[in-house]
Amino acid sequence: MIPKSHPRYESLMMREKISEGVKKGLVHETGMIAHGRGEAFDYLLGEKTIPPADNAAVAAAAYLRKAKNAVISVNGNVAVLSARECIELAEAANAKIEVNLFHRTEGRVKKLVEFMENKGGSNILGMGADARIPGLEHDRGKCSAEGIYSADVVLVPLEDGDRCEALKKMGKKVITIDLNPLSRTARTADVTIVDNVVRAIPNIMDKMKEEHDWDEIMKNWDNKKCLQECMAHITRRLSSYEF
Ligand code: PTJ
Repeated sequence: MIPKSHPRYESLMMREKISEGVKKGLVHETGMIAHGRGEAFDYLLGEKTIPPADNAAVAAAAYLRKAKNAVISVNGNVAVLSARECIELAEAANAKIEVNLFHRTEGRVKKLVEFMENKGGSNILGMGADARIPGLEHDRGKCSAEGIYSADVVLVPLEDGDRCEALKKMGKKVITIDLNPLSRTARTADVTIVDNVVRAIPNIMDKMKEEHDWDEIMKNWDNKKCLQECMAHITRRLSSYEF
């Protein structure tokens, strides 16, 4: 039991969720390594939503609002950290949810679909994948024809660069959430939210409720500039750090 008074309560609870997820077969064992890398970047950001990430959340909200067939792709880490929030965002954005895994096994897809349903999700896609993302070898290219395959906008948090690139080649708009602004995914996506998934998903929800000129936001969105601002934020923060 981690006491709520512990100064690093939230961070430790996230670790617990990931570790429990591995024991239950929801999270792939390398998901712990991915989480650790994310934690390190979150430290550099100050464990809060930085202004460029907040702007990216507005851009993500714009793409989701304007989408005809949006899909939120959920993997092991995202499910155990943010299942409810993904379900709420899908409802608000009229988007589908698809369990789509990097380390795919049918057993883990089934467990994750059931996990999402137990959290209140309905019609969770991913089982019996009947389509393929072109250019991706082996099982990680498998997806659902009515989900990711036919989507115009895909939100893929904690993604790998390869798949992000393959989705872009299919002509989709890709939104990602990645604490590492240097990752290939971060550099390939159309909209990159450099933030922790646990903060970013509720933030996109909040932005969707605001009044914006969504077309103008999409037209003016510059993802490279946003990533540069994220790096500048980290650099400023480190160079002025007081011990
Ligand atoms: O469940 P599966 O089989 O689909 O596998 C999922 C993982 C995450 C293991 C797989 O996609 C993977 O190996 O991802 P990578 O290539 O390690 O990339 C994960 C990225 O997410 C890294 O750049 C991390 O910095 C970042 N990250 C980790 N935790 C978080 C995060 N970004 C946002 N929020 C987090 N909580």
